[in-house]
Amino acid sequence: MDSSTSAQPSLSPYQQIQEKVENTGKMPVFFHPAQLDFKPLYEWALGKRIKHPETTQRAESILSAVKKQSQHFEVFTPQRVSTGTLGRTHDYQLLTLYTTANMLPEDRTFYPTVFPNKRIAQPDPTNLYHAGYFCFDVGTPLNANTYEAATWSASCAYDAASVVAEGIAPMAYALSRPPGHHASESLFGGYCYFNNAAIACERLRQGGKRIAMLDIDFHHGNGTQDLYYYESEVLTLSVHGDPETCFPYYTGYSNENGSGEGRGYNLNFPLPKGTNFEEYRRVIEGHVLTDIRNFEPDYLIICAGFDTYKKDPVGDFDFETEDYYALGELLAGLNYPTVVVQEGGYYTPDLGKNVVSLLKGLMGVD
Ligand code: OKP
Ligand code: ZN
Repeated sequence: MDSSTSAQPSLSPYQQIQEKVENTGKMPVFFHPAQLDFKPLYEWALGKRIKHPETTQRAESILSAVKKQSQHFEVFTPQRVSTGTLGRTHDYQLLTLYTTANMLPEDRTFYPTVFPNKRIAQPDPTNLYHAGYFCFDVGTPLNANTYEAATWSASCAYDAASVVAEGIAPMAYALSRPPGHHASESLFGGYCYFNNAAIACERLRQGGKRIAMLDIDFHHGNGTQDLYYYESEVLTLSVHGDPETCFPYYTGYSNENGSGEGRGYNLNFPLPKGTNFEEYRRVIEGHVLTDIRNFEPDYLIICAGFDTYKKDPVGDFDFETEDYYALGELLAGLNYPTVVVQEGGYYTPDLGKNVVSLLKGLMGVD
């Protein structure tokens, strides 16, 4: 046998990451190119057909901003999550439905438009016409690339959680896209298919750890709330536009506090349209930070949306780019190992720099 080809002790993927980030202070970033193969076409806004806001350019904007800061970030391709990992958070019927959509021709997209009375309906997830049973809005289409992109998006979150759980890095960022915080066990919607942050949460929880999940997207994290509503070991908090007039409308009120064992472990902070960072900071400093500290979590997950930005076409808050840095600094003060999972943010020209602003604030670097 040729000794030059004899096996080197090969490094596991996480050891390879460790080699690249330890002692450099760099934050690992996870992204897979297959996330760019999913291109939702349009959705509806007050009867108008609009170009779908959840574009591939979003991920490209973030990726290029992160790559320009190579002294602070190192980009990795995640390992693909198993269906078992997805199944810890989601009903297998939902996975089956997405694989059903894989059979669509490349130029076809299915928009659920029929939503049954669930007391009567017998859903068949191998029948794409039944997608409405598993869906809560009409802006979240399915096509042949949805399952792959959503699976890789979830994989980013899972691997970001793994490197933090294994102590390889104190913080990691999942460049997840499509987003996840509106997806629950068996319902997709709000541009979300798998709840990426919940998949990260389930990884971090291994061994009985306590997790605080803070959602700073403009929209209420209804999927995350729903997944952990009855649980006391995961504290879910969401700061968002008042559901009276903001998507997802039905939830996000401050009196939704969890139920059963989970009573007291879900906190919502609805804020009026036009909220700027001065007003937002009061809620963070006056409530959110103390609530998280009192919970004494082992890990923090930040569901990081940037549709709070002043120029965002979907959200209605008034944040500046620098405000994300300040928010990052405030959350870094909690001093927990942290996984940041990308959610919304639709003003693509500035999305990358807003993300980098938050991450640098968390790292405490200029
Ligand atoms: C996703 B995420 C009415 C508009 C619906 C949906 C917004 C989804 C936001 N058709 N808009 O939280 O950034
Ligand atoms: Zn949002």
